[in-house]
Order: sequence, then C-alpha cells, then structure tokens
Amino acid sequence: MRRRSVVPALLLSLGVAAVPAAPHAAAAAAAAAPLPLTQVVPVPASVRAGGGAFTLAEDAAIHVPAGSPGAAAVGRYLAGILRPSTGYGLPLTTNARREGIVLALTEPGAGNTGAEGYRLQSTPRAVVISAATTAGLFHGVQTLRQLLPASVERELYGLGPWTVAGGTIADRPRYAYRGAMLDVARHFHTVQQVERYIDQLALYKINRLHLHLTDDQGWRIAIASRPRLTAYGGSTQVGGGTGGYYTTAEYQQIVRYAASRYMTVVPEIDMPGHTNAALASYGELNCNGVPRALYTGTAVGFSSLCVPKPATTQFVDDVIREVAAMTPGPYLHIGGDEARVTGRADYVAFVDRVQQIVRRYGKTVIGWHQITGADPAPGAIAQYWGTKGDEEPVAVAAQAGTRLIMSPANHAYLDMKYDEETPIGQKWAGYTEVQKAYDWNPATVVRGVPASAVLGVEAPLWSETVTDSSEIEYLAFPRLPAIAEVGWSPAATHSWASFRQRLAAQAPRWTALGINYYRSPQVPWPWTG
Ligand code: TNX
Repeated sequence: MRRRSVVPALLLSLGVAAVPAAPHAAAAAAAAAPLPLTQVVPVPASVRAGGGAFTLAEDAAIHVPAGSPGAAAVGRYLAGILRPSTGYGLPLTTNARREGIVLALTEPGAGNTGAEGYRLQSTPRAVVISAATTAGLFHGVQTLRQLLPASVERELYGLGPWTVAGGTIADRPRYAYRGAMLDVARHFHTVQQVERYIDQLALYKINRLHLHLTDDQGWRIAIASRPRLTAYGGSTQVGGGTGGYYTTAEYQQIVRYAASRYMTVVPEIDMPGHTNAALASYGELNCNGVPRALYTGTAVGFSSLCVPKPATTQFVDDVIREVAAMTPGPYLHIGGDEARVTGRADYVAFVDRVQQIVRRYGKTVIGWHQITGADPAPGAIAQYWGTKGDEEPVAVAAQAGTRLIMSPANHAYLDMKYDEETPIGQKWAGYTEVQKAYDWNPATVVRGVPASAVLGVEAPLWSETVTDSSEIEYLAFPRLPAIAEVGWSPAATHSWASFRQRLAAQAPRWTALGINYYRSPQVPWPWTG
C-alpha cells in the first residue's frame, strides 16, 4: 500500500524541529546525518565534499531536459523509486530551474563524463546530475539512490529526512564492459526472476547481462525453425524438474527490460560441447544419428555436436540467425568451453565456421577463452575464466588483438561457495570469500595480456545448485558489488579497507529491497535487529 504524504511529512518535519535537546535526540540527529558522498559502491572516481546538504522537499520536482525521451524515462524511473518511500508527488518537469532534483544533459565532450559517466552536485538548493548521455544520467541516479537513507528503497512510506550531503562527485567507469552472467540452463529462471536480478545489477552500474541460454540440461530460448529444442530440450533441468524456456516475446521482454536499465543482453548459445539438450532434441546432430537421452545431472564435458556433418552447420546457422535477429545488442556468445569430447581439428574448424556465421548475421563474437586455442577472428572477444593467470594462448591472442572479458573463476565466479559452510554453490575454483572477490586487478590477472586488451569484467553465476531468486541473491550479495567496483572504479581507488566499510553500509539497503545476502564475517555489518 502506498501512502500519500502531505500530513505525515508535515507532522514529521514539525516533530523533528520541535524536539528539544534530549538524550535520544542526539541519536536521532546522528541517524539523520546525511551519508558521506564517498559511501557509494562502486566508489566514485572523485569526490569533493562541499558546503550545505540538500534536503528533498515535499513539493520538489524532478527536472528533465526538454526533448529527450531517454532523460524523461530516467526521471520517471527515479520518481518510481522515490515516490513510495517519501510519499512525495515528485512531478517531472522540463522547467529549467535548478532546484530540487535536476537531470541535465551536457554537450557531448563537455564535463569529461564520456559515454557513461556523470557529475553529481549537491547543494542546499538542488541535486544536479549532469551527463553527456542518458546512460550517464541513469548511473548518476544509482549514486543518488545510495546517498539517500536506505529506507528510500522501501515500497512503503519511510522516515526521512531525505537528505544528501553537500559536494560534488565526478565519476566515469574504468571499463566499458561490466557484466553479470546468469545460467538459466542448469535451472531455469523465469522472466520475473531475471528482471529482479536486472534491477539489483543496475544499482551497481552493471551494463551487460549475459544469459547462458543453452547447456546439457536444457535449451531455454525458442528457435522457430527448431521447435523441439524447447518443446523437448527445454522440458527438464538439473535434478529433473520441469525446466522451461523463453518464447521470442519473453526473451524480447527481458531485452527491453534490461535496456530500460541501460543493460545490453548478451545471449550465449554454448557449442560445440554443453549441447546434450540439442543432441537429445535432434538425432541428426549426433555422429551416429541417434538422439541422446535428456540429462539432469551436473557433469560437464561429455557432449558434442557432430562437427563434420552438414546438418550441424545448418543447425548452427538457423540458431544463430534467429538469435541474432531477436537481439538488438552487438554481441553473440558462442560458448566454446569444455569441449572435451570434440577432437582438436574439429574444434578449430567449428570455431572458424561459427565465427563466420556470427559475423554474417552482423554480431561481434564472444567465446570462453578456449577459443584462443583455435583462431579467434578479428574483432573477437574472449572471456577468461581460468584461475592460474598463466594461460599462454590467451596472452598470445590478446597481443594479436583479441579483446578480453575477465572472469577469473577464483575471484569472479559467484557460484563458488564462500566457505565450507555455504549450503549451495561449488568449490572447484576454491572457496571465495568477499575479499577474494574484491582483491584482483583485471589489468594484471593474466600474465602477458596488454592492459589495453581488457574490455572489462564479468561475474558469472552458474546455476547447478541455484533454483530461485533467494539463492541467486545469497551468492551474488555481497560479491557482485565487489566485482562491479573492480569493473567501474579507477584502479587507484582500490582499497579493501574502504570497500568493506562501504559494503557494510549497503546492507540496510538490501534489507529494504528484500535482497537475501550472505553476512560474511569479513564485513563489519551494522547491527540489525
Ligand atoms: C565451468 S566456466 C563451466 C560451467 C560450469 C561451471 C561451474 C565455464 C565456461 N564452464 O559449465 O557450470 O564451471 O562452476
């Protein structure tokens, strides 16, 4: 239930003003002190404290630039977050007065904010977020959310005051690619679950959502020319549940929802291994022509498309054509990992062929880093998921121009257990506590890779043991914000001592949002009753 505020807000402000100095007033004042501008995850590139604080007034408006539907949408999104908890009307206006909350678009190039950066200036009169792009405004809005009291995230009317400390933040990302991956193949996750995760990722300025759409245990994206892939291949999952899949319309709904959070969907069709669901659906994809049985276990590396068969090439062409057509983003991920039962010559030939097909349908190819052992095409991107950092072919490919997304499994894999007590997750890459998720540098994690080859970072969440939103959140929080900071914040700001404090301050926000998280003993969480 949403409550309109006029009366309670008035009473509250009178109430606070009228309370004389009393022992509990000091505590109330401390609680009401605005959060420091540095208390943001990912930590901003630069913060300058200023004079007086800003307090959101009940009659404030959200000012957006005229003629920019994108900026207006960001304004509506912000209003949608602030209205239920503040109870304020917060109308959008294109009136250019600089008071209240102001979203401003600057000339491209002005302000040095780049494609995704922003400036946030907070004074007693206004909070002004300015950026050259609406993506920058959106990221600035995420910062503003974190500077307001945690209760601003509640769906119900909350206690203010809705105050933001005075000063200026100038912020832009270290890396252009800041991703999260969700495996919807091992256990299927519904559109609603994916949208919920998208909202959580947006808070930490993640801008790519990689969906692992196919694997041995299930095929989760409808392909019109191959209906059995989902009708049969999507009918189960790990442990034998009923599985599921996205229709084209549902997939496009996810894509649109992600776009509204400034996130690009990266679809992955994992090939030539991890294909049991396809091999079960269409016998012709097997060398012996016989369809395999559906699989609901968690082994890896046992399946392969039959590379030499023309039927396989036709299949790959059909699938890539359709996935490319329903995906507006530039990327198509072809998997390529753990093809342990594909012969080496077949693997190299297959990767060559698939890269050509992806290019023909106008997309940039991404593959797990094993594709660097074949011949990555010009423009190809490899996703590093090793643990050692000494993989020679990755360095050689990077030196020759292949760009890299860094997902070192011993730091960035959200499905690793935190410690031996963690009830879900895996441990093949080692237990991964929060500090380990945070303490690594994408520029140096693989020996011999030029820093300029690193496009960004990604936090994969494999779902062999993950069945619902609560389990997704338990593994992603608090490690996802750690990877997000590694991807966004300048290397010079990297500090575990600072991060653990700022991370702890996020917890009341997660509680307000209903996010399930792991209370790592490494983080000084505030007391919660
Ligand atoms: C390795 S990472 C895999 C996945 C598993 C994951 C479990 C990668 C490219 N392949 O198939 O789900 O480990 O942690």
